[in-house]
Amino acid sequence: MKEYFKGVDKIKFEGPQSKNPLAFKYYDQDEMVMGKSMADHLRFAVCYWHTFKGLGGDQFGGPTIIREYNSSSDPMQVAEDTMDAAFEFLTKLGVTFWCFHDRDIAPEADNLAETNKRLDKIVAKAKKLQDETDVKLLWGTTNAFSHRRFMAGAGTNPSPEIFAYAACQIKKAMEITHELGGVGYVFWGGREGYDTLLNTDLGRELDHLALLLKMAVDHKKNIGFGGQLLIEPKPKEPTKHQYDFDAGNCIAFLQKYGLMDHFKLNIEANHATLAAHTFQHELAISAANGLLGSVDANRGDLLLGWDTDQFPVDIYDTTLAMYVILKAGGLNPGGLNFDAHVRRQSIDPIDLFHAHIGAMDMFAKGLKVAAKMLQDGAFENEIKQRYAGWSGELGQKIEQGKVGFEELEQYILAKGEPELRSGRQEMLENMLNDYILG
Ligand code: XLS
Ligand code: CA
Ligand code: CA
Repeated sequence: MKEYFKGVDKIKFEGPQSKNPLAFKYYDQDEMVMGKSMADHLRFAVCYWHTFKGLGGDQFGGPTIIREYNSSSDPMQVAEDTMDAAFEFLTKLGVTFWCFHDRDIAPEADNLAETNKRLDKIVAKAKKLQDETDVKLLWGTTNAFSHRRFMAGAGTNPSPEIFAYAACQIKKAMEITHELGGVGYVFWGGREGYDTLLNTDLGRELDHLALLLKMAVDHKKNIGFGGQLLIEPKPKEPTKHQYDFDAGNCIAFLQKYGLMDHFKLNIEANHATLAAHTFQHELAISAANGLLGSVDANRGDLLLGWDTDQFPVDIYDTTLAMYVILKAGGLNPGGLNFDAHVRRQSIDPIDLFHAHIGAMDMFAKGLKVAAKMLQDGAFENEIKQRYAGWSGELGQKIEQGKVGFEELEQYILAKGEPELRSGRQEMLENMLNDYILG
């Protein structure tokens, strides 16, 4: 088979002292952390769209990146070559999972039947490559946002015909995800939102989105797909206001439409920051509601303020993310999918390795730091003490619903001004630094 990433051998762990840019410094897949291997904790995935289909284009200019597997004039040959290149990359990097959109792996044809045939052909190839390697599918999804037919949304489109088209596409994408043994299936509402209320029936669109998701729940049952359905929040881009704004909005939506038992959330770091939240906040809100499913591990640029999808290399972010994930019991089903792309000027195939190696290393280091923080219990003890009053007589009466405004008024009238205690934020931030630098 043709080799696309020539000159790169399997990436190995060499430890923090290594100066080899093509080695892991912290990610040692077999190292045990809190009773589980690093690989099992982190469950890394490579995304097809950015890593293999991304060519560096932006709003101001076309592609800058030329890939050998993208060179044939026959689009199906490109699809096959790209799949070979993807599995070569995954194997050399030592990542177990991949993720894709239907339209990433096979180009659309003139009609749906032909498009689906193309998908079947490529999926058969992907299945064979999965069988020959240790690579598995983390999740599949539908691209119902790039084609012009979806300019006004998919499930929230004003036209029922386009709703129907989106349903067909999701049906097929769920089936191929099932065929490839996917751990999950993601719904990111690409254009499920609006640009102006002057032309939008917001309430009706939300009802329609819920109907589409209910159909997906039914179809999951019909085909016997055991994977986890996931919703991925994002506040804006491409539409001005997306319905799945953030984790809190998604949770309210799932509750309103009775879908809580069928979905979890796929939290993306860059979408959290676009919603003016931290990554850690979005993970924690999901975990607190029992809905932490999977993660799109990337980062934004706070100075640019759009969805830059950069590789995650901030040790504070990775540590605090892993802290929440460990406390929630881990991501399984789910994983850390690098929904990130190299910069427009990073035009060499080797840049894909540098990008993933750095991100994997920072999550590995973040995992180790977070595990130590949890094992020591230092932050947990602080939190416990801060809320200690709730274990006392008054706290217990309130928590058990035994008192109301009348009783609380009597209590305070008798007791007087409550005692205050410091939040100790600066001390805790210093402690976090000690763990990271220690
Ligand atoms: C776009 C989203 C998208 C989803 C999958 O901003 O991150 O890539 O993860 O459709
Ligand atoms: Ca994403
Ligand atoms: Ca993104």
